[in-house]
Amino acid sequence: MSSAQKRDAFLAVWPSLATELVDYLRGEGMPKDAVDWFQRSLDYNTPGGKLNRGISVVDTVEILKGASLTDDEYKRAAILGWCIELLQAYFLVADDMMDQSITRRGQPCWYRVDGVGNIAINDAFMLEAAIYYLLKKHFRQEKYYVDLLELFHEVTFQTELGQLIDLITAPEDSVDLSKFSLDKHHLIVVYKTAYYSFYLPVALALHMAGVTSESAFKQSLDILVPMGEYFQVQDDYLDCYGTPEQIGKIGTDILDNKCSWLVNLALKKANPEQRKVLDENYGVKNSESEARVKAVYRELELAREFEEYEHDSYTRINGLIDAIPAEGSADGLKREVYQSFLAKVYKRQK
Ligand code: DMA
Ligand code: MG
Ligand code: MG
Ligand code: MG
Repeated sequence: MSSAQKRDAFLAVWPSLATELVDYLRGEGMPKDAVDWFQRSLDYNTPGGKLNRGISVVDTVEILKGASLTDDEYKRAAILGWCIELLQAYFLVADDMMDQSITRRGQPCWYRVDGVGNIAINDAFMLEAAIYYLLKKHFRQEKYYVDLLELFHEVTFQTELGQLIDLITAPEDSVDLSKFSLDKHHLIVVYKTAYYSFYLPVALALHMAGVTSESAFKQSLDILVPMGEYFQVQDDYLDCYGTPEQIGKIGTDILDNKCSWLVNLALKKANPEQRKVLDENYGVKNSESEARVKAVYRELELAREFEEYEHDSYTRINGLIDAIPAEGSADGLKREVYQSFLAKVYKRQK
């Protein structure tokens, strides 16, 4: 199957899940406007992205099985995939409010849609609650049901820790670039991105495939956390260098005083004059200041630095993957799981 066909197959599962969710509201006797509101929030916030996380669950289950999935197996893997996409929707609705972003996936951020505003906070909670409704409905009878619940809860908490340090490292009213470092950046991105975007899809698939050995989960974490870090560095790079048409969102990291990979690299390379420009303009909420920061980035050739980083990360992660035996490990790891995931994000432009 081509990646477009995979995407279409995965998307085809969504409408029935959205229907199950809104039917729950109907069953609770909620008024029509509430049912319609939830349907609109689900459809606006859940299916419009790249769907890498969700599709990776399906791909991983298939690779671990080593054969095509039956229709029923496909559907169940896809439901877990959509649960990650709901988690992502929940985080993004909140993230865009906290980051004061303008657009997401080529449309206004949900909180900026007419009539939504702060109701988006409750909508985010409902997107999260939808995960547990679907898990209970479809997986309650499985031996690994509690494992799924614990995994979603743990990874959610970790992501929220990451969001916390991302936010408090970027106060709006006091810019202090000496608080940033690549170590700090590493901590932020592992927690806010790597666990839910990379470890979670594979860990869900491992549970579904019946893998129980703790070492399998631990080893996959050792590969997927660096992959997630690489992915978030790409996100930081694209925030500045991607066009809104490409990435579907308008970058806000410089205006928001974020501890981005780019500013950390700039701080490492800047001469005293350039440092002064950064100190005076980073996190200042106007486009002139933002442009001055970007000019320093250009002088420091950060785009070229990123290309080097991308190449080095790719080599390093492939080294980690190649440490898995070619025939697969005794406790159920397979190189192809990680190769397939890495191929989805390597040199991505969006
Ligand atoms: C996103 O970090 C992390 C989560 C948990 C949504 P970010 O603010 O850099 O993401 P984006 O660039 O997509 O707003
Ligand atoms: Mg954001
Ligand atoms: Mg953010
Ligand atoms: Mg970003």
